[in-house]
Amino acid sequence: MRLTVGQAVVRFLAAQRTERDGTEHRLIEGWFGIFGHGNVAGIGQALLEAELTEPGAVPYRQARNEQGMVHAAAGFARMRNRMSTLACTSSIGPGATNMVTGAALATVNRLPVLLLPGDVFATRVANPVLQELEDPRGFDVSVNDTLRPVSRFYDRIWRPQQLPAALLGAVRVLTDPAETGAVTLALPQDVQAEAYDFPEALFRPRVWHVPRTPPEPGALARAVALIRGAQRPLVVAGGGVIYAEATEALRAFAEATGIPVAETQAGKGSLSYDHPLSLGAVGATGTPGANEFAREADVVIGVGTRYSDFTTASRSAFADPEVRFVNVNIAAFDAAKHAGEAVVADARTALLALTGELSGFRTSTDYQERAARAAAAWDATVERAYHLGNAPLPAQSEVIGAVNDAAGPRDVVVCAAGSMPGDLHKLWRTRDPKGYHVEYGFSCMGYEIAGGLGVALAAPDREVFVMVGDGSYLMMAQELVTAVQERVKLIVVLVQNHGYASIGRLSESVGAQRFGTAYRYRDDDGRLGGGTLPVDLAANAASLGANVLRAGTAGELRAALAKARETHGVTVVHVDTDPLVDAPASDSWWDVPVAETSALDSVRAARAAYLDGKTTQRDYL
Ligand SMILES: Cc1ncc(C[n+]2csc(CCOP(=O)(O)OP(=O)(O)O)c2C)c(N)n1
Ligand SMILES: [Mg+2]
Repeated sequence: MRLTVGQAVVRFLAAQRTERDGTEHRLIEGWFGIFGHGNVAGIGQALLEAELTEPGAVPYRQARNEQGMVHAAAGFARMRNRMSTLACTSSIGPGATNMVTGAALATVNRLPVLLLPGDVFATRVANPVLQELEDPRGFDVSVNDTLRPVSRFYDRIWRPQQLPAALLGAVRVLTDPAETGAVTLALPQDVQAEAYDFPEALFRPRVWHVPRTPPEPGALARAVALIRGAQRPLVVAGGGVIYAEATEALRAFAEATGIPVAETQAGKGSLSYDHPLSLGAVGATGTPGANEFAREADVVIGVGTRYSDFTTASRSAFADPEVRFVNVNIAAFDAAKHAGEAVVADARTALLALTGELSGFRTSTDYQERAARAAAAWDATVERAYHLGNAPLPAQSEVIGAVNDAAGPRDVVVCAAGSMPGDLHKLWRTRDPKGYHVEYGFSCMGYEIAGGLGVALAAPDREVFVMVGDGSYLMMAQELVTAVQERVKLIVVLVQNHGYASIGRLSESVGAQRFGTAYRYRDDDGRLGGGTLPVDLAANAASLGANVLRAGTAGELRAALAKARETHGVTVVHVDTDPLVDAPASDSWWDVPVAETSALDSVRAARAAYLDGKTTQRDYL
């Protein structure tokens, strides 16, 4: 079949499907693209031809920034439990490097996104072309090589003959739950437009089966023996529980064994917040109850978790000197962490097997009741935080409470960076496995709105509440325009506190006195300690085409959220908050080094506290 490389890529991707539990999905549900000379005549032309030949079959959407479109693809893929994603085409040069941050985010979070940056001429007859790097060490280096370390599969198509194998290699990684992440096929701009006789078979519909890999019997038996010997076992549920649609299996496991469940950021929603065995968030942004159970646990059963430093409180969370780990994970890399008993398996299949093999095993009634009491006590704390009545400006916890009350059980909250992810981890009441979407693998400022767009595209039947700080908003708000253009329903809660409340707090804790963390004019001493800046982000959002509602109090916020629910399109609810009111404490620690020597008293005091924290840190061997 005589096609250009661009046409072949578009045609091939439209024919790929994924399957799990007998249900098929389109792997690539659509394309995002920003065109330039590096892709306009290749992929761009091919997308036009696809749209004209079969309208709607290969949906194409614009974006405003290449980073934003990759975030949207990642949000989409996460919402679809990695069974579907979006393709992103860019020009060469800055269009391609703009995707690096999005690629890293996807790879860190183990989310499939397919990136197709244009690349410099394969023939090199006109080089250096516009935006070419020109590396004197070798002309086969281009700026696209910056995508290599952040991609789980990377190839450059110098010749059309290379395309079939590259496409198959790319899709294999996209659909492999253990290996998935950003996948990059760099497409030199001349090769994109070059024709070749591709084998017809390349374009046949192809189904990629996502396996329910069972645990190896020996590994299962060792895990069971370890758990049977435990007095104080604790489940740490990560994102893998949700991606594997293992939340029902987890509930059954917990109820059968009486083992309480704590959740990571990506795993929040694994067990409904009001289940008596649900201890909620664990680690540096966890609940005191979950952290108490973590400190005492003799066997930690990690399911689908990477054990990030937030989850382990920088390896201080699990304090029993003899603590052992059972790690259920589809990725051997994660299953082996903390010298754990590695159960390399699909989370659902493994949980079902463990539940069966553990029949008769139950933790003590006393232990279960303690968990239920801790959960209930925390819920009372949340209720107070939701209704603090702080004046004149509401506390952030009141904003979270208002949004939680406005959200229905299936609705989704989206966030990524700043002080909100930690507060949401502790305070958000999650009732649905897909209701909590906080990107905390890369914690990337700017993911919020773009990622929220992807979530809304993936789940048009759910209300999506994006929570974004003023700092993150200023970094990347531009995909509001894409949401307006696509008539997507999106509610963005823009929390204005004039700077980086999160880093301000962190700065204080390391003795750095909130240096450089507030958005302020220069004062008479030339320091950034003057008045707040005259920015009006609500007006900014309105200028991008969003409906805007301004709320001055928690009561006004609740009214605005109710109105936003009834409003079509994109609504930005702007609320000022008091950056100095903290959420209830976690009773935990996070390792952020403090200067070892300083002329400042604040730093010396922080250093002493830091060294105290360090004493609680250990290897799990
Ligand atoms: C792209 C990026 N740059 C820097 C950081 C480090 N960082 C984490 S939170 C934060 C401030 C976020 O400010 P804002 O969105 O206003 O939220 P707030 O802290 O005020 O809640 C910064 C700079 C980051 N996470 N991502
Ligand atoms: Mg802020």
